Amino acid sequence: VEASIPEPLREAWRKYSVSEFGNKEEFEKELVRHIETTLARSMYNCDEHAAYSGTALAFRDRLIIEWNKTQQRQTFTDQKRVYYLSLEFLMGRALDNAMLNVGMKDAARDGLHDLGFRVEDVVEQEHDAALGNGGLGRLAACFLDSMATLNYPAWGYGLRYRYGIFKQEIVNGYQMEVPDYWLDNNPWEFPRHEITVDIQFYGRVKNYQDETGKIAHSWEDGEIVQAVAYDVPIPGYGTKTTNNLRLWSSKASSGEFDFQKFNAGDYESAVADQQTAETISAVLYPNDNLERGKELRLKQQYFWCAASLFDIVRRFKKTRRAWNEFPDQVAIQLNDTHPTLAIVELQRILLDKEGLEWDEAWNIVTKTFGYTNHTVLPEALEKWSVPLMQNLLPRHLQIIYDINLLFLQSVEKRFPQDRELLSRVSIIEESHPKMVRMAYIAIIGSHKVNGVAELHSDLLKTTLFKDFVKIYGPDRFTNVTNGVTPRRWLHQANPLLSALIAEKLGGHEFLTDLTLLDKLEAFVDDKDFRDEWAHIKTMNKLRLAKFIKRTTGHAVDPNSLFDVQVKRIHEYKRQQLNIFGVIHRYLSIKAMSAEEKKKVVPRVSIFGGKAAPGYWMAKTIIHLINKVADVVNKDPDVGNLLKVIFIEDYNVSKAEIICPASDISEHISTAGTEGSGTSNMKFVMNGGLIIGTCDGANIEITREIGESNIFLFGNLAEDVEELRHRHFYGSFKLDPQLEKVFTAIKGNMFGDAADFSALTASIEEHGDYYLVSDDFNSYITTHGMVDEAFKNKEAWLAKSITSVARMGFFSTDRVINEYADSIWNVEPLVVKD
Ligand code: NTF
Repeated sequence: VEASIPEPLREAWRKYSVSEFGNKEEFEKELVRHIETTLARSMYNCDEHAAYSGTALAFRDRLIIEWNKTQQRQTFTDQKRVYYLSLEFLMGRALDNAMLNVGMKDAARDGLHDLGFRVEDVVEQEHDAALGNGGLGRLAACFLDSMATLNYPAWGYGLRYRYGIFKQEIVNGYQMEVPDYWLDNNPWEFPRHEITVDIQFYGRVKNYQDETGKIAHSWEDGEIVQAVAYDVPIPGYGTKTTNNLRLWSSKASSGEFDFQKFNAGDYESAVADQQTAETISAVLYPNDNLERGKELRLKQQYFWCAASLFDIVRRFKKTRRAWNEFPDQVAIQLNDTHPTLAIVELQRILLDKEGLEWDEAWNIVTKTFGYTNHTVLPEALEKWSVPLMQNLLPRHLQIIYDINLLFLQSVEKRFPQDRELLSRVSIIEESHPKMVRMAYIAIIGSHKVNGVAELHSDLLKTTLFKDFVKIYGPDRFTNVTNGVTPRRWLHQANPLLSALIAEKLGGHEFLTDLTLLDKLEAFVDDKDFRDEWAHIKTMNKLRLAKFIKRTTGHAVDPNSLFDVQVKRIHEYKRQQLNIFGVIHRYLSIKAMSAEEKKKVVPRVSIFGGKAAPGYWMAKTIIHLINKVADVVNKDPDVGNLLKVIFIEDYNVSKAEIICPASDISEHISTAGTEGSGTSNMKFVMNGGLIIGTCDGANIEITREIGESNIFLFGNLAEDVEELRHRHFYGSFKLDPQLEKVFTAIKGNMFGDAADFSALTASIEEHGDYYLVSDDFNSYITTHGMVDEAFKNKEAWLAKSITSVARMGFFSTDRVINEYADSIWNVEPLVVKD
């Protein structure tokens, strides 16, 4: 407030306050101004990239003007805000989204055209902001879009990684990782060098008596690293609300620590310290559904939690309210357990800095936090070793022990003498070394815990968190089924379909109330409408075919059935099942007579996705897909009846081309393993059918669109345990169709069989944990049904249209409203002019 201009001078400010462009001419003026001044270019050296930068700068100005107004409004009304803490925000490109959300894409298209550019080419110049691994990070990005669109006063907090997820290159069929340095000339971030927080690590805890004679604690010595804020404006669709995503970057502290070294003449080592400090936010850990317990990762987590909490508390303290009002002003959502230390940090601030009593502080903490769990896979559940935490965060470990003690005492009181229960729910796992179970802190420190789809939330309650349901009762545990933002995943990715729907429904209201899509069902039997629908799918398939030609050199026929599986490569997601299915198809075609071949539905099997660099089995799967592609694509026996394509470096902007172009997509995880899945929703929303297991959100998609519009196969979650048990203790018998596939692989049909032996052995010899063999027959049979269904073009179209019409439930707008009502207790705030 000290920096605010006194009232008498504000008239001048108001008079000269920057206005935003509102039409094509004004946009052109801004564009040229930015190109000629900000970029120091001219019409004699303006390439597409400069046109992109100029356009981005013009739109960025608009966003920041609205961002300022939104923040002012939110500060004045002083109502409850929500803070979404996520280590990942997989944003993709920003320009196209900004143009569409502020409703100026047509003006930009025409303006760029006047100046010699095509908007589609300009948009393509942008580097994806890829600060995430997969579904978890993309969900956070969709949430930001919905929170802004629905006018919630909401902030995202994350890390400003210098390197996002690596770029994938395929070399001789193998995945290679290339660093993704994305920050040069990023117009979408605003450095806030004045907003910094000193973050402490290591050191020791000092106990002392405070004025009242009470024992108090202070955390002393150690290292200080500085967090610097970078703000990214998040425009809502069709609203002035522009929210903030604040990303923290690490820097050496400019405080006393360096100066001591500089003064001692130790220049080199002071500079080296700077380097060390900067490594904290240097790189996104490239693991999806896997935690590896690296110290630097824990440093990242604490650095980001402490900076964000400091910022949130600072904002709250400006209101001069009493501490017990904190939960009425602040809701913090933990995106998985990665930000769990925020719970401990808030308790520390309230106890050690603000002098509150334990119970009063803890009451505030639990009312403030909500925790979302995204996976039941054991290898993804975070545990940190006690010695590691003792060293890095000594005071936090003490607080964790205190939280645990009080919690276990309360459990003992309610369930006396149940030693087993105590050891099962203890935050500390009594292993060697001892481990801190982060999910347990998150449950104990939050007032609500949610899963991301019905089956997933049920599994949490009946398996992973069963004991906590017994302790806290079922009300602490809830479900909020995931969604996707229809702005990016329908309107932006599929402009033709969005326009057709708008034409039929009389406007674009469906983009902010997706349930309106149900009005499309009235047109299912309308011949012209169907033809247009079919035409749009063909256009989108052509767009993908062109992309495939340009990036892989392969020509694919858009009349073929496009069968897509794009997502992170993981054994539980079972790309191996898919590629074995492809091999099975290949062998069948090769065995056919010319007459039989005439009946085959031509197919293009499209794969895309990254493997974690250290995940050998996932890399082997990528290798096999590429080797199968090499053989199949040049086999004259097969010709156009089967093509196999691996799209390199799958990311958000590629997903925008791929999703609208699928006929069928694959969501085939072993039942009970996929939290939700969100690409399943994107594909169906774009008129693609899906083949899937009864897992994650597939189940609710089926409920919404109807069983006859989806191809389900495979064993159910409730049978998985028994099947795994039988693999080990009964006799394992490989599915006979799969055996033929393995025989081909072992006969070196796709190169040296030794390259793939780990993959086949994991099924034949090591218990087939993911039930590939158990589900193979059902998978193949169901693909046969897909072929048959595809032959009947009209029936297929009816399924496609009906499915889209029934997808209204899967908008993140519905999701965010559910969080707001049942977890955050926040209200929207509309920003007027
Ligand atoms: C992922 N979880 C799940 O694997 C997906 O099924 C789900 O759609 C997304 O979260 C979003 O909810 C993770 O990435 C993690 F980190 F939990 F393993």
